[in-house]
Amino acid sequence: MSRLVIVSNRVGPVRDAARAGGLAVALVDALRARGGLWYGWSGDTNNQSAGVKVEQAGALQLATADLTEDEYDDYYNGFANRCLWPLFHYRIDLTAFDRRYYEGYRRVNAKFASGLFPLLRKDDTIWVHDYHFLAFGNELRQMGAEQAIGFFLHIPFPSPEVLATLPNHDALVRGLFAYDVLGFQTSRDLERFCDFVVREAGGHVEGDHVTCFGRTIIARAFPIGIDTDGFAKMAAESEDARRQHEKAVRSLRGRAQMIGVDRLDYTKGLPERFQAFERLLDDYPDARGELVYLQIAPTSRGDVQAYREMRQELEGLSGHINGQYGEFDWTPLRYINRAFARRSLAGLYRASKIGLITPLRDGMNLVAKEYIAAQNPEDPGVLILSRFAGAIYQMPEAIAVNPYDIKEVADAIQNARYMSLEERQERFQALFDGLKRDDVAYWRDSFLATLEHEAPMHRKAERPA
Ligand code: GDG
Repeated sequence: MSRLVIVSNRVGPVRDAARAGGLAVALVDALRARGGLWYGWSGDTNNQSAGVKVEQAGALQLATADLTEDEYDDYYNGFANRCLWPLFHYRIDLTAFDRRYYEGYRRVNAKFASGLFPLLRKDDTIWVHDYHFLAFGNELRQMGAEQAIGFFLHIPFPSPEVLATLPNHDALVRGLFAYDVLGFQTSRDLERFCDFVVREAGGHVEGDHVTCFGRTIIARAFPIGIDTDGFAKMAAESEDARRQHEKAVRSLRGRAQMIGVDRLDYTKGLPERFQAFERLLDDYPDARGELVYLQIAPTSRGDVQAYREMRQELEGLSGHINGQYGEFDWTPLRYINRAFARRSLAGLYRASKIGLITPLRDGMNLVAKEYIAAQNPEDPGVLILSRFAGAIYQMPEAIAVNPYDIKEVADAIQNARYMSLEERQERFQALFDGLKRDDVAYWRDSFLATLEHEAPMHRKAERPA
């Protein structure tokens, strides 16, 4: 079996299983099983960079490089986080169209590609991840790389009209055709990509073969999953999860808990969610004193202005809700800006009668899946899920809501509060079965099988006789 090379903006964590998310664990498993290399940014900035640092971590190698301050500003904070991230989540209003950022992005993609190139073996399989590295494959190809290279986009692919607002969109899309396989979260994302290729770039699509710029690639939806069994076990059996569960139940004193867990990001629809909770308390007095909404929102990307502004807005809203409705023995909204250990999180999900996951846009949303995996099958909670999260296509038994419609979300919470045990169990079982079938190992293996078995056949067929 060929060696696996994973390329992503951040590498790991590899050793600390309690901190690593399901995705990191799944990738590390594959790297360990077949020997492999994980390559990306070290997380540090350094103006006198020492090039690529390679360390051995058991059976796998970690290779990292630093960014200079300018690269950090233009590539990471700039093009990735202030341009691609908002734009691909349909926030044109927050998108910084700055050509300097794009130049920085191209430079860093080229720099990272030239850092990896000398480390490559002839029959490596290379799997590149996410919007930080759209241009990486093309840079590698220009250096002469002939290996199989696949790319998976973790965030949504926008509609052609939205993408076309980006000054350099044509070059970015052309660059994607350097890959052999393109993976998207949902078939909607795939459709939008194909739409772009056909309408804007004059390409054509046959099944999952997409031809444009003189090259045919495979483009397909591979919805990402979680380690369903592992997460369920952790929630039910780990000591930390149990302790956290007990602590939560004790502090609730007979009240029900509703939970949201999201990186503090404007795509997650937190202000709208807080307003929906306020609307619930306004419209349904029976919820007052009975329901506690716990929102965990660890700070992310704190040096981007839009994130700081949203944080202030949320502090205002939560203060207002608690001031308006709180009682001396009931705080309606518990809003926490720090991260919890993964096991504690599992215990908190399990202690919550409702999971409220209402992003305005989300590639997939793994929290929705973790919430379900953590439930007690005998007495499961109810998931309320945004119709704009990729996860909704695999989780039709959740209560689907439009996150912009504050009243609809408030009504869905009320509906969830009174849902019968029988209906909760039915919905849970259907959701859980789906998550077991399409877990993270299935996602990983189906992507790699396409890249390693289908793409080469296809490349051979393409070669002129
Ligand atoms: C991107 C896409 C796509 C959150 N708070 C804590 C914590 N988390 C963990 C969750 C979950 C992960 O972070 C968040 O994953 P999501 O999928 O919900 O969202 P993004 O971070 O935006 O991820 C997304 C994903 O990539 C994968 O393809 O689904 O659409 O945007 O695992 O549990 N973990 C710990 N403490 C916290 O406080 N330990």
